[in-house]
Amino acid sequence: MKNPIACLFLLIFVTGAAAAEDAPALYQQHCAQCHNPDRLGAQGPALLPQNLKHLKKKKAIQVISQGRPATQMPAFGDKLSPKQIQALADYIYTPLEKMPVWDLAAIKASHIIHHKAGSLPDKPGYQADMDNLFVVVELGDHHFTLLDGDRFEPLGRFPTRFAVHGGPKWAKGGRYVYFLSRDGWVSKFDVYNRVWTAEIRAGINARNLAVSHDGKTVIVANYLPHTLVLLDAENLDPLKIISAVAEDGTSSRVSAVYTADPRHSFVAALKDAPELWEINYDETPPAGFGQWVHDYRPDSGELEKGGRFPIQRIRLARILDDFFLTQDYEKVVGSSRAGGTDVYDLDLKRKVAEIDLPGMPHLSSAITWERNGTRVLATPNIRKPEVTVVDTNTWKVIGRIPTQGPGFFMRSHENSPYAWTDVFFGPNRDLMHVIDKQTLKIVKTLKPAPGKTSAHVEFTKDGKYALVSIWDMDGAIVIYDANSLKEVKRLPMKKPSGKYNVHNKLGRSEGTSH
Ligand code: DHE
Repeated sequence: MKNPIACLFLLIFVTGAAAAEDAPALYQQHCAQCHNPDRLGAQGPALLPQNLKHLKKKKAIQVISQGRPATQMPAFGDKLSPKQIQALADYIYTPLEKMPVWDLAAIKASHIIHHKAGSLPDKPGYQADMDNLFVVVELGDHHFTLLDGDRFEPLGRFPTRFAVHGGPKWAKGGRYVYFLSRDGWVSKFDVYNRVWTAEIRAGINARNLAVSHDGKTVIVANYLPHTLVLLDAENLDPLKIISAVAEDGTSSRVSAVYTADPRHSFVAALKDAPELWEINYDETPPAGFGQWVHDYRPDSGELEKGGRFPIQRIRLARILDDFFLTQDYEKVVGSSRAGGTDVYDLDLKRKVAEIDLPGMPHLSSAITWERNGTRVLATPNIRKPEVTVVDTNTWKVIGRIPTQGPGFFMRSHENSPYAWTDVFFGPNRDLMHVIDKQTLKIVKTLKPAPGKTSAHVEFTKDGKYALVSIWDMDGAIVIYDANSLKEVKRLPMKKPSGKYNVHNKLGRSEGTSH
């Protein structure tokens, strides 16, 4: 072509048209690594119309361009043209030609038993205080470190499945730990023998798992498919799949599931319907507990009425995206991404209060403690640079502690006068605030690694030391004396996302997540 201007027009035309037509290629280049080549979700969520019901396409375009707060989603506005971003948005709202099935047969086919329950020695093969061990998840290269909490020495480093998310759950007095990857793999680790014993893929895109207080049952909350999957904790054999179908027939993702020990139940919230479920896990459920839901048992593979794991539904004022169980397991404090925080009583099965928390509180990270004769709940906020403190008798806000940026995780310990909270978002993400639990004032702001995100704290079993993560490939666990607030040791780690102390977790410490 001789005319250079015509040539330029043709080039622009071709580039634009190709971008629109090449959405699958763009997806493979920029998105597949985190969201799975088939859009089924991995480290990032599944990108299917079913999973994006609450996200308008306009907002999706904004997310692709600018990234998404509270997630690892980066901004593509400077890498992709508006047409390419539009093409990607159209693509992710296009249904898959064939919906992947992840039924009992698929779950069973994924099952791997490395060491059958009962086949390994019942004594630890090393010397350590088995009640003060930590699991440290290193997201950077998909490993975890088993850490001696007395000596702060690693007892081994083990590869995990890709993108472990949420807290691994300790069970049986610290003998076992259960991990869940975002793409649905449940992995059981034997701490005494330091080996993986069994694995099973319970879903395509999973949220979190919980283990019953007796260590017998594991439950997995899934986004995709819309199920809760119950497993026998011994070898991870499937026990039951519960379809997450609301009373009005809406099929829903499951936000999260937690154990409520004294109630012998799991508590789960649906993400696409205003319902909270309490699932009894006793072998003989209490008479009259719960009601029929759409479910089936592995032996029949068919829809079946009733049986083990009955469900009690509680109708909600609004969908819960994030929630917290009170220390006595009687109430659920839940917030919706659209705004609003409510308190529900699990026995009364209804809403009992509303809390004024407009900053998108991160309730799964909230903690409680005693102050002036009352128990207070403190939560960081994802959209507001503030830790909010609430009286759990009146459900009134009694303190607003300004921080240097919105936070993600908050932790303390019964023996510590301080609560620690990170500054997870914004330019000050390398800061860590230490708050006096009685005066509600920040007593110190630490900067463990200038320029690098510091996040997520966990205490040793006696509360004397606090371990802080440096979220970087060239990261670390920084150990502080929890009283003098002086650094005592630094262990190099690859983006250590979270750490979990056996005593604090199994003792259901008020200062940590359960
Ligand atoms: Fe998490 C726990 C939900 C993004 C790291 N996260 C949890 C839990 C829930 C949750 C419900 C409690 C589960 C449990 O421990 O049993 N997380 C969500 C989201 O909805 C959100 C905002 C979006 C998403 O991508 O799903 C989200 N989370 C992240 C991240 O981007 C983080 C920072 C990095 C990552 O791992 O992907 C992240 N979440 C964590 C960690 C915990 C967690 C480290 C465990 C905290 C604990 O101490 O118990």
